[in-house]
Amino acid sequence: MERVDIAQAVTAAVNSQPITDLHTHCYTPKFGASPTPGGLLLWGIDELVTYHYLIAEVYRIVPSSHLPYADYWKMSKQQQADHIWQHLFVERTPISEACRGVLTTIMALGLDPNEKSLQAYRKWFSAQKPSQYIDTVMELANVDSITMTNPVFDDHERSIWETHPAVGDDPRFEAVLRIDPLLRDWPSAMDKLKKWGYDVRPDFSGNTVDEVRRFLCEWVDRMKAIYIAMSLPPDFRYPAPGNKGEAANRFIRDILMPVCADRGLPWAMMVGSRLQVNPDLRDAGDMSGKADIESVANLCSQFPNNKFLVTMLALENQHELCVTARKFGNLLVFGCWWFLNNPTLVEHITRMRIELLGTTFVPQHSDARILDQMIYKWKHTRGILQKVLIDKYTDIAATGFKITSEQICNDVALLMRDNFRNFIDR
Ligand code: HDL
Ligand code: ZN
Repeated sequence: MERVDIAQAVTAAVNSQPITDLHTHCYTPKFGASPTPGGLLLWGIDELVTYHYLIAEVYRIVPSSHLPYADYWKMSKQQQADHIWQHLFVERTPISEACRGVLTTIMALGLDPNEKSLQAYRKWFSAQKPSQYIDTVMELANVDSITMTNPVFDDHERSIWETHPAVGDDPRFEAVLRIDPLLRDWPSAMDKLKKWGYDVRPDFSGNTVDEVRRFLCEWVDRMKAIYIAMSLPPDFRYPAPGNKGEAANRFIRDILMPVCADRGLPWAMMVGSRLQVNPDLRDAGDMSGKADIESVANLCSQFPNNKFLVTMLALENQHELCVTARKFGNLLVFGCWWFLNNPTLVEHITRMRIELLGTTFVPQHSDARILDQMIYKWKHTRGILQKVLIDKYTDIAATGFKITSEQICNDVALLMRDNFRNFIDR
């Protein structure tokens, strides 16, 4: 095959391959949809423009000395969106990746990204209905399945699952049991479980192990969760040192690992998020920190019957994480998370992963918090994947190796859908 054929074959394969989006914060419409208060499915122009990445960016331009955080949070959603639109999109060039994403989305929906106010977009969005709009977004993004994130320790979300047991039932969505407090704040997680009727104690005495296992199993079943997820701080260690670490070690060893192994569920570890370094920014107030890869290696080797889906937030961790995946078949590396989801970094990380892992990883997840974002996150990712794969196939073609378009399609299917599906046995 000539270079031009490789380019064509890769472009066609990457564009036509449906994506299984393994980590988003989007919900089925049964959870309620914005702008209805309490609706968990966020969508539309005001949500897009007030994405927390853009809140952080607007505070680079209009600092809190001019607009105190409390005043921003008191504004209506539309006022917040107008403020961000004015400063990031009208008065400045919307050149950051998060700004560009809004433009890509608007363009893909057939709208003009040059509007000076949000009115025309609001009018267009007011004619959409959430459930049909999900189909539109999935079609434009070419996504075949959206994986939710379902934090069971969130009181609002938990009460929805309890009162509407079928809330997750939508063939377009899968659920994930998210349980951060069990490692981030064990004592208060135990307080909550106790309140919910489980016979647990922070010191693990009595029935604690069985009862926390029962809690996890009940929620895996209720949600029909396809994996169990946690975001973990940079200082997460396994084993955690000293007496202080004993609760975390016991939780992982005696509770989480056996439950995951019994149910055949991976543990998704998203490591390196340092929460609320600026709490006034709310969701925009978290930052990243370097994590410890040896802990991942320890888990993979000590629990060979468990599966680990791992992403790390620090750029500095990416190479070691790839090397670790070469050692352990029960480790599937995924995504360029959050502050890494920028074209330069996605390209760099994806090239490195291919060079070290071939096609045995998942290049990206959208992390869409707002449904519409799936359109741009995947459009941008597809462009990078095409560029990288064209180079990589051209390199092997230069040896005389004859790559076929069928092989290219198979590789692309593995990267964009099947590696994840095979890992969760679907
Ligand atoms: O913990 C997570 O799942 C993160 O993705 C956070 O939700 C974060 O706020 C985010 O949206 N990152 O993209
Ligand atoms: Zn996320």
